[in-house]
Amino acid sequence: MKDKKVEKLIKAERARQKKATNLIASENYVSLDVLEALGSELTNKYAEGYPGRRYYGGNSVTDQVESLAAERALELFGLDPAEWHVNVQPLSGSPANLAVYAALLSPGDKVMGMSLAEGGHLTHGSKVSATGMFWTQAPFGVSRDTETIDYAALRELALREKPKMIIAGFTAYPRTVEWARFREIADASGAYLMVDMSHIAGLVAGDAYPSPFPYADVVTTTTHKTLRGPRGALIFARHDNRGLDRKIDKAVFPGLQGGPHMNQVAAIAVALREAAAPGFKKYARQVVRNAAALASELARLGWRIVSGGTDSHLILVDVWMGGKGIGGKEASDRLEQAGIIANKNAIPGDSRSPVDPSGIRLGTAAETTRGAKEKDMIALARRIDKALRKA
Ligand code: DSN
Repeated sequence: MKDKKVEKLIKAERARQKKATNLIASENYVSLDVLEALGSELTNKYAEGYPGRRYYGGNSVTDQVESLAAERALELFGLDPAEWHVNVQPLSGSPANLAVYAALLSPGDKVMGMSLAEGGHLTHGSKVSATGMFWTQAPFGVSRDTETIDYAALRELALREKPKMIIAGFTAYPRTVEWARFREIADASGAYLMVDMSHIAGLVAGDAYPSPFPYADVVTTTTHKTLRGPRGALIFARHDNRGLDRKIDKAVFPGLQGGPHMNQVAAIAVALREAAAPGFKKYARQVVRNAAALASELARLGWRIVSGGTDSHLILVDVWMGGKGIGGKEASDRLEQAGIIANKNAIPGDSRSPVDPSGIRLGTAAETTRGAKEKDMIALARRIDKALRKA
């Protein structure tokens, strides 16, 4: 590279990634093929529109790239193209979620998503996100007793609030979501059911977590978490007489985006092929087994695991433990000093502030890509315990 300053920074980041133990639940490591697609000449091309319907000439190749990515996305999740449509253009998760709001709702319509403080995402209706500024929110949380979703309370809330859309999805909820219960509640309250499976997409693809597709109207996912692709997102919409597919496409372009990043779409296509290979199922199952091993060793060492465990790649640890432990910020700083990267995170009903909450969030997708197994997780739990224990 001629630009030595940028080259030096890229090398420094490569070295940092190699050295650190990565427990950020939303990160992973892509293959060299994904990197090659991202760094390709496809970045030079404007392709506003959709295959066969572009606003610029010269799109014969990008049309094939986009169609291939869409075909692979449907195939990976076992979806019949006669029943499901997929849009592969969203630049990332937040724009994808915003596109669903823009497609299915009018400004001011009511949405019910998990509150950020209890495990949801900013775009599930947080006041500081556009989704909370332009739409009315009726957020739900988790039960104080079990720290899991209370479906009876959720149903009651939905019947009272009558939202136009219910979002089932999360960024810090470690347990299995009962998609069928969400479907029943959406039907009873007359709402669309949108599932944001960003965190667990790779686990769903690898048959290590239940699929939401039999139940949802619309499914969004980022492509860079457990799915192990480049940064990007997909929106799946059921073909039906409500025209969800057309509405989603119009919301993505021209509603919210201009030209898609075709290098990114090609890299997504590469990652989708990788996730369809037999080894990926083994990977996804190992991710879940590793999380279970890490959670149970941390619990054995005396740390409180929110909800008592995990069914996915994700673990929420209460490091504050009502004052017996340390704050989440200090915990993540101490871990970083010990070479372990994680993030501070609120726990349900947190009494502390979001900038220094009671918890940390851990995830096993990235370390599993590097080959970690249960025994490595036990050793890692001991390193974490040593770093966090009060002197
Ligand atoms: N920032 C992602 C996460 O860490 O879960 C969600 O967008």
